[in-house]
Amino acid sequence: MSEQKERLIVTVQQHILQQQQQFPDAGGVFSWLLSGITLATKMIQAKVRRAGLLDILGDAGEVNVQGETQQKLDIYANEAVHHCLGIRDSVAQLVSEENEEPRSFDGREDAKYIVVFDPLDGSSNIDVNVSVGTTFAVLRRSAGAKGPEAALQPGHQQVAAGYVVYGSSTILVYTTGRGVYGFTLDPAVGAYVLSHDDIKMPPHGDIYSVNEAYIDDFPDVYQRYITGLRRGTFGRRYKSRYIGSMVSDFHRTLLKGGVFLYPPTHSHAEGKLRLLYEANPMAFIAEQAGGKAIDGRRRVLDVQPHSIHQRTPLILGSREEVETFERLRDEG
Ligand code: AHM
Ligand code: MG
Repeated sequence: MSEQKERLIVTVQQHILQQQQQFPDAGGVFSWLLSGITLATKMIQAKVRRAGLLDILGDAGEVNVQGETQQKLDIYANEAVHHCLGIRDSVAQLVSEENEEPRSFDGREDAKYIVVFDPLDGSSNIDVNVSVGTTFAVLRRSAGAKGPEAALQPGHQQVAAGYVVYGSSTILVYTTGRGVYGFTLDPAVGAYVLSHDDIKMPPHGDIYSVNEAYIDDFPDVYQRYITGLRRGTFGRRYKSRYIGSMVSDFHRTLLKGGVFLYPPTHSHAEGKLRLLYEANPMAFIAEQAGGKAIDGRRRVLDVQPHSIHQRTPLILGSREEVETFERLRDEG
């Protein structure tokens, strides 16, 4: 690598420090908080990379609050995030997919932030070596707010959001509402390095991403939409890609365009994905990159949550593909 290129390297820490200038009251607090998230994801990726070697794959024999079997790595990932963020004084509350109740830090009256996260999304994929990820969002805590209600904020109030894909490389993507930036972990130095500057989602793509095996269970408008994409009814022929790991499916959609969706089904009338720590962070990033995110009826970021683990249908992707769905829906 040339000397000139070496000089251009920007780490995620440097980037966060620049971004935090938009939080005049935050001092170094915000960057210290986000550094907890990046540290946790480095710990998780190290474990994911060595998973087969350490023989830690397989069920832990416990069932999480969603009624799904936890994998051992889920537990490790959850503990890593709790450990790295729990010691930050600016954190008032942590809300994890893996815990029924939020973990509140009483006594931290001045703590400004709440972090909601899914420590290891798509974890049923790990024992077949398919990419998994971590999703997170940072919310501002209103003065004195306590209990689960404190986290029940619509997504447009997110202060920052992001995800990490543990794929062929480890990539962290985040936004604080001023564009979307991607950082690739350089394993040689252990630092996330800016690799995707000011990401913009293509206005349209040629890929749709959905678990099509459930199509007979989807409401009529979703069936017509997917069939139309497949047949070229909307002016373009589409390819299909579905990893079954939302973070990975979204990451591809962000970079290549197209649409990712998880519609309501007979068994999951509200879809499968969780609003607070799965749909909202992706929706924030999608919008910041010029894309769109709806729950079938309205903008995801406008939904007022009523419980921390609530689910939502999700249609997420390039502006044109999401608007095609909206047109179809409005035509009836
Ligand atoms: P998880 O949070 O229990 O890992 O479940 C969420 C995952 C998403 O990553 C993915 O989009 C979806 O479940 C796949 O579900 P399905 O197998 O029903 O298509
Ligand atoms: Mg999940």
